Amino acid sequence: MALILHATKGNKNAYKALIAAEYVGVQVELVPDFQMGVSNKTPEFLKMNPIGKVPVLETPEGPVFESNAIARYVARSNGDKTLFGSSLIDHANVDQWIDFSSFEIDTNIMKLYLPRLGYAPYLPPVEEASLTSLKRAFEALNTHLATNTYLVGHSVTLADIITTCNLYYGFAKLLVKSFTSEFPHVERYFWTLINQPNFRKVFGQVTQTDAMPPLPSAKKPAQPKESKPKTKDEPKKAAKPVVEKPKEEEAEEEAPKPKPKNPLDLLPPSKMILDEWKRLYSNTKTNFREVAIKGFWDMYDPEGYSLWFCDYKYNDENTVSFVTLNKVGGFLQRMDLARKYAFGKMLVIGSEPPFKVKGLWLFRGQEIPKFVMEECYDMELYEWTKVDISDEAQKERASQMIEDFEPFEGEALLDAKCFK
Ligand SMILES: N[C@@H](CCC(=O)N[C@@H](CS)C(=O)NCC(=O)O)C(=O)O
Repeated sequence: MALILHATKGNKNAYKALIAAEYVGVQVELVPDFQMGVSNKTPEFLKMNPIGKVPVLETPEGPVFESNAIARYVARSNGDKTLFGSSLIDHANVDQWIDFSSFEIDTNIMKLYLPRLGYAPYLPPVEEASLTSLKRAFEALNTHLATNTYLVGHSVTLADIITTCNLYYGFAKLLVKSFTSEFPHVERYFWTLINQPNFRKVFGQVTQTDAMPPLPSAKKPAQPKESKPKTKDEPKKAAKPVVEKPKEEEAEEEAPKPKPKNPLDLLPPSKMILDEWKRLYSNTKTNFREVAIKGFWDMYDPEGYSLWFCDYKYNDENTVSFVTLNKVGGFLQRMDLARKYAFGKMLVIGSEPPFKVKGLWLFRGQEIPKFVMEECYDMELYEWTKVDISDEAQKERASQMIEDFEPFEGEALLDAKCFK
């Protein structure tokens, strides 16, 4: 009789058991019409797994949850032990790699992937830390696989099945070739295993992603309103006395309130028209120094605007080029709220990691606008220094940043991004 697996068809955690079943010749069937968010909320399902997560395996002896435990059950269920190696130390090493790929690889891949699906908040320090941990895990795996075809012994074990499933979202959804090519033995291992007939039956054809999914909209996720369940002891609010209001007062209350003006709109007018500068910047294709840079300083109004250098505080963590570029791209997206009042240049500097991120920003007013500091959380990841334009060296540095001058401070530019 087939064992019944509760999960959706594309669940990579369920694949662990399905692949193990192919190797040991056990029948495991996915429950038909499983609907995530519906089927796993039913009282019957919650009896099998009290936290309602999938996969769950129904066995003649009772249910099992947690995908690694399910895969172990399936792998042992016909009495065959080959998926666990042939000695005590093999068994321990199989467990070791199962845990390693679950905690060091899967956890970090999911921390990088879920914010991009909108299932978790995007927090740059979490992304940095997950990426550093993932790189460390890949390095360790790469070293082991430099002299081993499989994780344990000389044939596929459950460690390979689980590790390949844990690497799957990495290769298929998140990690582009420029990341994985630093770990050639991991690449070889993943592609060899995923194309083994027993894996192929479950995964079908897998290809590597050529782009990291973009981060969801620049806007901060709306905070759900807390709806506190009322407790019996909570005193009831006194019923509001009904006072009839004069009609005009009602109308006033109902009319949409005019949006409060941005304080920057109340500043004395400036001779510098930001859009004019942005147009000049965009339309200058040749003689940039003579036309655009000269035009900038001619237009610049030090009373109506201020210039700021910014310096990323955690450059040591910029170890992966595309992640650094994504981070800067995300920052510029989130600055959208300041488009009317700002112009910026962000340079990603260096030809080798760790990359330095530095920028120049022009803001309306003498300070960095308060609403930008409050609403764009990237701001606090940078050190901000006001440009002293009476200092020719600082002025030249600002010009070079606007111009994408290379080499910048002696180094090549990996990229230069403009906010306009
Ligand atoms: N450690 C668990 C993870 C299970 C898990 O996170 N399942 C997700 C789908 S892949 C789920 O059921 N999420 C629904 C929820 O969190 O309510 C395992 O390996 O089985």
